[in-house]
Amino acid sequence: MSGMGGGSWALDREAAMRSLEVLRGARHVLMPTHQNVDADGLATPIALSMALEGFGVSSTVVVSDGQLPKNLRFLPGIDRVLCYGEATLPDHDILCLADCADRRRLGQFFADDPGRLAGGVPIINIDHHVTNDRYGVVNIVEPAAAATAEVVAALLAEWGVPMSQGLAQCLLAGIYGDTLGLRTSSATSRTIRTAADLVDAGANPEPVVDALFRVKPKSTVCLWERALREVRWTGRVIWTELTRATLEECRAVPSEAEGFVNFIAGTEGSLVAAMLYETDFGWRVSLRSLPEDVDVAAIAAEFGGGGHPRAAGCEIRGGEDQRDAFLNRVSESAASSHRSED
Ligand SMILES: [Mn+2]
Repeated sequence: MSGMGGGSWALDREAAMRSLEVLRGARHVLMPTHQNVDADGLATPIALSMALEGFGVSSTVVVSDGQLPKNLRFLPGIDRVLCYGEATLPDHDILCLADCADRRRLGQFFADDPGRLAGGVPIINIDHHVTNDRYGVVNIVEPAAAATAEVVAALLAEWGVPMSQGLAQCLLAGIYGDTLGLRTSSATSRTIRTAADLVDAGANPEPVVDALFRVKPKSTVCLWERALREVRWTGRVIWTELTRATLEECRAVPSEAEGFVNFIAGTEGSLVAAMLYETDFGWRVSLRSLPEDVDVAAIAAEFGGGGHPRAAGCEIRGGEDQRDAFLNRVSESAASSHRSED
């Protein structure tokens, strides 16, 4: 995967123009985000919303689970974002989903009324997850792209949208978020070139890096300290668990722990890193791998989840027995696909 150079994908130009045609025909476009929204998942629909404004199309971005992460408040256009549950949803006749591999991962927006995403309202699907099941009337899904923002940068160029500073800042935030600041193996020379073009268009990397990777509330340090103390091993899986009690004691929210799993993923001797978040039904799990032959998206898919080869997620239903069985299965699966002796 790494060292492939230019990035082996090309925008489907016909789908690109069809998506614009559908969106331009809308009275109002609703853009719900995926749950536990991250920089790519929020900045990319904001950019799409800004671009549609230029075509005279009104749209609203909605944080589907009502939880707007503090560290994303720096995004241009954040004032136009609605939090689900805090205001009435505007009437809409088109849905546009960006960075959403699975329609069911749309938080309360989905849970309150799954029929919303059943296809009665046509869906435009723009994404880069390999597990995306192409649920839209138009699907622009490019798994070789490092971020949905990278896909949308190409899409806006195809649409003939001039790259404003606000658009560029959003798209750079999406790319930096998913590539940890151009550091993942998914960041191709094309990704880096797109980021450079966005900087040329007026995007400023420094506030993005500060907001996503440097600035953190004190509660995050409390959470990481606890998570680090609880680190355990199952075979070559390094993992830790965050209970709701810990979250409460630290006055933290789950999204503050997301960076922690990236931190332990590089631990020598590990093949997979896992972060387990306690939920009502068991645990929500974030998985990471560094070795190229350990595909955590495939492992997550065995448990009804999905994601990317190096970063994926799923759920464990049940108690400690189910949790331990899950960790053993991940360990076996990782060890059997890993070739080398290290
Ligand atoms: Mn993404």
